[in-house]
Amino acid sequence: MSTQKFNSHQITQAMQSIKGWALEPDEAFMNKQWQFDSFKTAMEFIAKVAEIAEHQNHHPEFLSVYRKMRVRLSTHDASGLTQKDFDLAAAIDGLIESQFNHRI
Ligand code: H2B
Repeated sequence: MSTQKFNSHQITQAMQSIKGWALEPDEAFMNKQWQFDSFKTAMEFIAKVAEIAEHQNHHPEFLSVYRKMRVRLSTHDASGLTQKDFDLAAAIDGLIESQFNHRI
């Protein structure tokens, strides 16, 4: 099942398929931060990620500070990282690449 919690080895492997995501010390969350052109753009980013999240039935945490946005991913039902987090991370990276100007 895709909601099975990854062990350290699986996390290390899966982290290689995505770029710029930081594994938090407890290995239960990963996060990434972007800086957008404006606050409005950052809010548009949230709205688009929300659509993806609803579609995947997997919901990130957002930390918004003016133009900066940090997203944290974890699977609460599994108390750790699962394939769902890596799928969502890849989808968010795809959204960023195709629709947003930003710098990390
Ligand atoms: N999102 C995240 N990030 N973790 C979960 O465990 C989770 C979720 N569970 N979205 C889903 C919804 C669950 O509550 C429903 C019932 O499928």
